[in-house]
Amino acid sequence: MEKTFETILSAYQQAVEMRLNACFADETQPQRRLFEAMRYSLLAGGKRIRPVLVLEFCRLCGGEWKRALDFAAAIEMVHTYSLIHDDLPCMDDDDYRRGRLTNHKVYGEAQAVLAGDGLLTAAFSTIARADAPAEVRVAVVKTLAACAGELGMVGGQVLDMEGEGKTLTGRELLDIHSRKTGALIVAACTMGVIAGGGTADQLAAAEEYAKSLGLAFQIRDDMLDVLGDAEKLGKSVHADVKKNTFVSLYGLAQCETYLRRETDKALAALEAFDDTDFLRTLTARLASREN
Ligand code: GRG
Repeated sequence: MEKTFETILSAYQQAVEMRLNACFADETQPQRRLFEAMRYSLLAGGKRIRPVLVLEFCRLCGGEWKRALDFAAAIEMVHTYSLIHDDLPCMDDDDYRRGRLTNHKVYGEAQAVLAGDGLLTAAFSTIARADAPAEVRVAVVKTLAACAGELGMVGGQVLDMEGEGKTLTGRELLDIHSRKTGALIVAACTMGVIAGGGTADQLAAAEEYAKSLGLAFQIRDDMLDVLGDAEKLGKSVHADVKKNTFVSLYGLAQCETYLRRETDKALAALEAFDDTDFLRTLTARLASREN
């Protein structure tokens, strides 16, 4: 079982790397420094969790996962743009990400802003040009835009900034992270269902799974900021000490319980699908991840 999991995960990750590696590779463009900055962060070796979720949900709904690779690449572009912008001096001001210097440390602040802008825009042109029926492409655009935009990830980032220096309630923290982190995970799972031609029930179940997985993912992220190893994480630890996090609100022991509960809820939502061994192992691994 474990071997099968590793084999499938690595097939997905390799296909995503190949698809991403083909992007922004045109050396003849005069703005090649922008392309270089975009590729610097995009190809820096993230875990590719969101693309993997797109591909696996497509397969679970009866689709050919390779045909969802453009959608998988698009969500990784949006995710990478958010990391580049989040690391900027005007936001979290971080020096390391994905095991290397942050984009603005290498290319300067203005170029980093534009690299993020370029990735966000390219995500939508990648979906528009994908080899899929027009109604599928439109539904995928709607989903990704709603989850990444002002009601989702960008909105969550604003609420997070506005909450700095204040003590937030559990409900407020939950709302922030369901937008900031959870929304893109919801987008990944539901884009996969759309790509695979899933039913309305499968769409609802994928959303339920993703909401719990996204919350568990963020709780683990907050725990790793306290417990983790900077080398393994590829970014600084103890960067969130002054922030509202699940650890600062609940403490590590309660976070562990909360993490288990959300992981169990995510696993329960998978009952709506057959052949969920891969996703079950992935969900469990994410709950105990070290990076
Ligand atoms: C600046 C528009 C804008 C949004 C920022 C996603 C985000 C919102 C900020 C990134 C900082 C952060 C720690 C967010 C929480 C979500 C999260 C855990 C991101 C890291 O995702 P991983 O672990 O990273 O999947 P890799 O590098 O593996 O892809």
